[in-house]
Amino acid sequence: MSGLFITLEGPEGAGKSTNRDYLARKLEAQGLEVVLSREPGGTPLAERVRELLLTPNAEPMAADTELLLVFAARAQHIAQVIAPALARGCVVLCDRFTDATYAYQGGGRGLSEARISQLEDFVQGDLRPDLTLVFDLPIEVGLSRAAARGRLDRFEQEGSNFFNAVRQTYLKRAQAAPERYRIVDAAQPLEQVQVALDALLPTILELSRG
Ligand code: Z5A
Repeated sequence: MSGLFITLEGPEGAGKSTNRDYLARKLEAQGLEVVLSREPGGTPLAERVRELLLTPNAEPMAADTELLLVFAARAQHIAQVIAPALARGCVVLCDRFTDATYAYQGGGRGLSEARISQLEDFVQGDLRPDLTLVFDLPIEVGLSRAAARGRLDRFEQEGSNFFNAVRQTYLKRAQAAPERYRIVDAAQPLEQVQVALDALLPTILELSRG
């Protein structure tokens, strides 16, 4: 595949969507064709799975069910959106991908990394992001931004142990593979975060040239 696959990750309220759109404008201004997407979701069918995952429900969802739904949505998203866009040579900017599975289902729910990795291989083959931006911030800052939006989704109703585990998993993964990850301090004012993104543009442009 000749395109470039960039994922944006981090805890709730970290500014992933806001900065995904900012980055898209910058890359389009350089003449690149950009495809924006998100997970869970990205296609009509995968968005229906997203609803199942995010809507609070009286019946508790088993952790394995959650894991399989996440990967079911991902299989659809890859087949319909990500793989075709990369084959066309586009830059795909995706708000969350499999690092979120390691962080939420692995770190948060306590599922084994080995099981997630098996599903990752099965669903993705050798597809992995070329670059992953981890927007990092103290969990209370992110949660207060998310709470300001109103009703909390099924994940946002978790407690601080869950979110601390999510954050630590992201940081651990980023530190273990610095060639693929960049950690962005997302607690700064938005203008400062975007200065940090501007500094990453040359790297992204170079990656896009292969
Ligand atoms: N999930 C999972 O469990 N396993 C998986 O494999 C995947 C996902 C893929 C949905 O994700 C849920 O799915 C997620 C994990 C789970 N858990 N939850 N909840 P989501 O990405 O849709 O949900 P989210 O993380 O809650 O999105 P978010 O709260 O919209 O966060 P965001 O996209 O990072 O932030 P934002 O919308 O750009 O910004 C939030 C607000 O903060 C907004 O008002 C901004 O204007 C403001 N903001 C942004 N940056 C700043 C700065 N720097 N300063 C001040 N204010 C700011």
